[in-house]
Amino acid sequence: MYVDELPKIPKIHGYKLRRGIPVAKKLTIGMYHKKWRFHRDLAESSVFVYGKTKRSATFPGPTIEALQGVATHVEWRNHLPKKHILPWDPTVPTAIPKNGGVPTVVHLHAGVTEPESDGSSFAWFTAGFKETGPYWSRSTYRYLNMQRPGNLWYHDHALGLTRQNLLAGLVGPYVIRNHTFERPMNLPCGSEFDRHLIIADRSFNTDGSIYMNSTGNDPTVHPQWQPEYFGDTITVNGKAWPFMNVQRRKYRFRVISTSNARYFNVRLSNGMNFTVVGSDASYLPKPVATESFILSPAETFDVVVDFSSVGVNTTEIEVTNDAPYPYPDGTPTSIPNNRIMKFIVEPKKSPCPPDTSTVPANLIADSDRYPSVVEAAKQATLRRYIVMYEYWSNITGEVTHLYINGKRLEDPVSETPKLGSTEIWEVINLTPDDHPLHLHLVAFQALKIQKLTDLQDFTNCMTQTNDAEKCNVDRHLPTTTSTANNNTKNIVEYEKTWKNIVKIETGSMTTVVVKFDMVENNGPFPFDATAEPGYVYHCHILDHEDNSMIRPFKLLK
Ligand SMILES: [Cu+2]
Repeated sequence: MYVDELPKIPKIHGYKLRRGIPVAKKLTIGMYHKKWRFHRDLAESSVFVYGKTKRSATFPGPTIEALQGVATHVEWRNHLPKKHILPWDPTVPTAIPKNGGVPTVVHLHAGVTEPESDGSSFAWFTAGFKETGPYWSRSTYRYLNMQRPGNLWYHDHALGLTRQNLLAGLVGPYVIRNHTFERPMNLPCGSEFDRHLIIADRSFNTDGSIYMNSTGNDPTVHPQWQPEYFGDTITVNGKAWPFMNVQRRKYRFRVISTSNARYFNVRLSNGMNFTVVGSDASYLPKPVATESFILSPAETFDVVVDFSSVGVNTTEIEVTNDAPYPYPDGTPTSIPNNRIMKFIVEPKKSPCPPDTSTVPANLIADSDRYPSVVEAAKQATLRRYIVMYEYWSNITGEVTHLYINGKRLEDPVSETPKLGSTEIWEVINLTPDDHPLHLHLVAFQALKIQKLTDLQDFTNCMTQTNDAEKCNVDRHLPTTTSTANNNTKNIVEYEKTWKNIVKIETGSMTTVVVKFDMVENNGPFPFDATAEPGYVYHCHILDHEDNSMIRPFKLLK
């Protein structure tokens, strides 16, 4: 543990300068099969990774640095071989090319992106665009970057192969910056002090290859699929349990989990606080200090850690994880999956150069505040019940699949919000685990979490009718809004912003406010968001998404 240094992820600029003015740029980024060393003492692993060239491709892929208001166009090229490096399963809804090859399609997570460039699971393509899925329409994707500065990431989204393609390495960070908006915050900056931490759990075979189960939990139903992939090795920026040398000063870390299914409860071993300044693609209005934060698959926390307050005798601080898997009631963590990485604090007391960065009391000027979620909820014109189900085999008792609203992905679209509207989504989780809910295109925010009472009765009724109103959902909600008995929970302070992931707790109903417009100014999308092939919303546990906790949504004019 802690023998490899944390790699710096290479950067690619998504804009160019013409006479000093930033203008749109077209990038070509390939997907390559190559070898990657995750640990000094482990043989090289076969990976599928993004890069400008095979030589420069990395796990995770390069950070795309974009500017707000300047478009980035990316031609995503698949150079992958005929056969996948990981097992797959044709019995879950899957892209199956007739002539072999690895289907891929890229989604920019948290991107306000036109439907044609959003990476529909059905818009997949194989090497050289030899075969394409039914919704494929273009080889170059258009990212307008009109949204506020924030943290995004790109990853594969191919039908039924998302869990394998990400596990193989098809992930990478994407940042939108706006110096006018961000400079007044004076947060730690520059490539030394503003770093990405891309967390991914993996298991490895003794020959160095990435381990993925080749047999399902109930192979009579799905020969390979299992409900969750958990790796025992925690990698950060492509190294297992790396270390990072830090000076006694403030650092900004953009922490993104690209794990398939593992939740993390991230802590520092000396009990020091993280100061959370943003989550997913939005800043918080004010920084929030916390000793730990729960990081689900696909979620982002943008934090500042101040090493200047570290005692002189402390030279090493571990980043630890104590989230049971599956979350929240699964196996407790233990060595090695309870360790993430280590900071080695330089003995020298004064940093060089001196640390002039700050964490201001207000991150966003009042005039630039995001709409309040309470006010947004009052504007809502529709309430929908979105229900998460898990199904078991009567014979083996094993989980066979998961659905939203009891429907398959290929069933007709039922969520058709009006462009520019705000809706309340009451998201009900009838499964024993938590699920990170993700909607493409839009940002959303949880208002409250209510524990359901008489859960078994309610679940029985819902499994038969899938109608929350007929099943008297109100009678299964806490009778008091008091948070004293823990049946109604407020949202934790460090998540009170417009999110791209909301963690939906087991046995609960989470009230989520969804704004179908540009969240920062209630303005229209800068493209036709009603165009084909529309969008999807899904659980971001990739093994759930693939089988098949995912549904379409289509915006109407
Ligand atoms: Cu899930």
